[in-house]
Amino acid sequence: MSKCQGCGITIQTENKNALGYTTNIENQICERCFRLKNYGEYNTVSLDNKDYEQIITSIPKNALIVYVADILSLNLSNLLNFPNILLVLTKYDILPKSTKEQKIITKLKETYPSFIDIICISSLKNYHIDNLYQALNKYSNGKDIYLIGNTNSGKSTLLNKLITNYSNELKPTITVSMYPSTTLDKVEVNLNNLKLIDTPGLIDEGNYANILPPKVLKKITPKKEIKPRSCQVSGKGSILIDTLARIDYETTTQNSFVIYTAPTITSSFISEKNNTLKDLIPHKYSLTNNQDIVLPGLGFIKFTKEITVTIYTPKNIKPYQRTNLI
Ligand SMILES: Nc1nc2c(ncn2[C@@H]2O[C@H](COP(=O)(O)OP(=O)(O)OP(=O)(O)O)[C@@H](O)[C@H]2O)c(=O)[nH]1
Ligand SMILES: [Mg+2]
Repeated sequence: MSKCQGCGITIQTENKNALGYTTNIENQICERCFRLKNYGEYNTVSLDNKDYEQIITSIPKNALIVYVADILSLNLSNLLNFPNILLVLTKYDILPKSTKEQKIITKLKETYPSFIDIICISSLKNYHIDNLYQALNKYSNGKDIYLIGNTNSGKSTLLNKLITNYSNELKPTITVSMYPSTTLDKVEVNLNNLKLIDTPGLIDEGNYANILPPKVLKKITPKKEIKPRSCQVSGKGSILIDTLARIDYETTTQNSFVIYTAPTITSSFISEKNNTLKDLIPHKYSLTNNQDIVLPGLGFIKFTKEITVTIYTPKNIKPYQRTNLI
């Protein structure tokens, strides 16, 4: 039985409504990948994290794990317990040019000393792909290399980029998209002397990408460098992030915060007495100095001093706090 070159699922011609369907068993890609690649049409799939866990448990303990994380929604608290993790932070191109890459890496290395290395990349801008390729050759020692991480973090885009840059024979045929769960099963690629395995991503259960229709998702996905919006605040107030989130803050001292979201997302200040979006679900946080609130899939807000915030989001969105990334 052959596998779809786009998403890894087993190809079948029997059931039109099941995954892997194609009209002709000779086809290299399934109908879903064909429609996604050619028309940008997205069919929701019902993968759950059990599929992901099954794949993770099948990874040999000595494999090299390339943990691919979207730099905008970086949450390392759900990392796996593998000895050989090379952390790759993707989509570096969307962070402001003023970002100090080395500072981010140093901070993460201090927090996670067991990672064998940490590299910031951009597959779209071909940034540090050479460094990564060298690292893969250095650390894999002939062992399999698994690309794992949350859905949409850019694993398949990265593998296609490695194929484009370093293979004369292979074509970058893996399907990529801004929608969750594009890759459905393992996709193995023998690239020169490296064996790379792309995997379906872990569904980040609190992420906006899971609840928004494709049109809105397109709007909120940053396509180019983010221009951070900063403001000084004191006392009480509220901010609306489009119609997607409301932030009520209360601070005793003067505080500053910076909003990092796609330029297509508006943010506006309102009085805390205005009740817009207050019917959404509230999440309360007490932040210490230099912490971020991450709105997964949307971006993050950096706070300088301690502050109490209540974030209102749609149901099933799980914001979280972390130390400042930037
Ligand atoms: N700006 C930017 N976008 C990227 C980059 N890499 C990937 N993307 C975008 O991120 C989205 C997800 O990419 P995929 O490669 O499909 O992500 P994935 O991790 O394979 O996702 P699953 O297969 O669902 O697990 C797509 O819209 C890509 O265009 C990058 O370096 N920069
Ligand atoms: Mg993928």
